[in-house]
Amino acid sequence: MKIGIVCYPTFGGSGVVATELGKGLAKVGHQVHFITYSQPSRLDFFDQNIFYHEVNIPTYPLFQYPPYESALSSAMVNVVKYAQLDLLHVHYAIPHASSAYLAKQILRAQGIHIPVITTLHGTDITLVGKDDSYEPVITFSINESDGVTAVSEFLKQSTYEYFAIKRDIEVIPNFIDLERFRKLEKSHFKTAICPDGEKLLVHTSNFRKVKRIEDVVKTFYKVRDAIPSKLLLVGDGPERAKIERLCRDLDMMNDVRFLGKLDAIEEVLSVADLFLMPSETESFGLAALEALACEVPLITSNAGGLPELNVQGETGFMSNVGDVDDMVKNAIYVLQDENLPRFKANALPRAKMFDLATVLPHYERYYEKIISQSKQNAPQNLINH
Ligand code: GMT
Repeated sequence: MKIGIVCYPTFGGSGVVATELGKGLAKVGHQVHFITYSQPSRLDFFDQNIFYHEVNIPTYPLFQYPPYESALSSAMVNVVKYAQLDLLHVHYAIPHASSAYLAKQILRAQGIHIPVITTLHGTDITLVGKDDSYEPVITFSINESDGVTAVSEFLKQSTYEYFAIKRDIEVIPNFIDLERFRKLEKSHFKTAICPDGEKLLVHTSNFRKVKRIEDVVKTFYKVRDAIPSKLLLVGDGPERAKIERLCRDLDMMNDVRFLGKLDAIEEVLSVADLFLMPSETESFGLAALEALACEVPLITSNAGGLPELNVQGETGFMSNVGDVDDMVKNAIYVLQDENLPRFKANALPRAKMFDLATVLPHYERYYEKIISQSKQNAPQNLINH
C-alpha cells in the first residue's frame, strides 16, 4: 500500500506512535509518506520506503495566525495526487481530520478518491477537542472519516460521550518496538546516579499540567524518607520551572535530576526501579508501556486508559488521581527487596502483549477493510489509485 501519514512531529505520544507505525509499515514493504511541518524526531535515517513532505506555511503580514490547515490540506492533495496514495492516515483529530476532509473534497472535484482514517490519541478528545471552540469541527470530521481508531477502550467511550458520533470506532492500542525498548546493560549509569545503591525512580513526560508532576515529586519526597532513592525527571515543557522550584523548596535537589528532552529514553529506563505516572488523564500511557518493556514496574493513577495497561498488584499499582499517600504506600511496597524482582519480572510479559509485531497487522487489516469499503461507496467515476 501507499500510505500518507499526518501527525504532530514534536515530542509527544501521538507523533511517536505515528512515526513508529510508519517505520513499521515501511519495514514490511509499504510505501509511507509523512506529511508534517517538520521532520519527526524519530525519523532521522534513510529508508527506501519512507518519504518526507514538509508542509510549507508561507508567512504574510496580514496573517496574525498563519493558515496551517489550508497549507496542510494543499500538501495532502499534492502528495495523494503525485505519489498516488491509497490511503491518508491522520493522527490527532485537531486539525488533521478536518484538513484531510477538505483535501478529500478537493481531490474528489478532480476525479480522485482517497479514503481517510483518523486516529484519536487523547487530548484531542478529552481536553482540547471538547472545548466549544472545536467541538463542531471535530464531530463533523470524525463522522466524515472513512475509518476511525482510538488508542484505548476508554478513549473510544469518551469520544461517544463527548461528541455526537454515529460511526464505529476501532480500538487499536499503542504498541512498542521491543527491539529498541529492552533492558540494556547500563550498570555504569546506575552507579553514577545511585552511588550508594539507592533505588531509582523515573518519570518521563512533556511536563504538561495533565501529567501532575507535583505528585511525582511529593511521592518521591516521602518514599525517600523510607528507602534511600533518587529521582530522574526526563522531558521538558510548561511545568518545568514550577517543578524545579518545588524541588528546591523541599530541599531535594541533591536527589532529583532533571535530564531535559532525551531521545535514548531506553537507556535511562534500563537502570530504573520504578516508573511514576500520576496523570490527571491518560488515554493510553505510552511512556508507561516503554517502562514495562525495559522491565520497570509502574505506580500510576487509575485515570483514563491506564487500567488497560497497568495490572493492579502485578505490573505495579494504581491509585486515585491525587492520592499521593496511596502512591507512596504502593511505591514503598514495590521497592522492597523481597518484592521488586517479582514486579520487574511481570513487566516485560505485559509489554509483549503490545508488541509492534502484533499491533501492526491490526492496522494493516483495518486499512484494507476501509480501503475496500470506501471504494464500494465512492462514486464510480472517481479514480482509485
Ligand atoms: O500525553 C501527552 O502529553 C502527549 C499526547 C499526544 O497527544 O501526543 O499523548 C497522547 O497520545 C499517546 C499516544 O497515543 C497516549 O499514549 C497518551 O496517553 C496520550 N496522552 C493523554 O491522553 C494525556
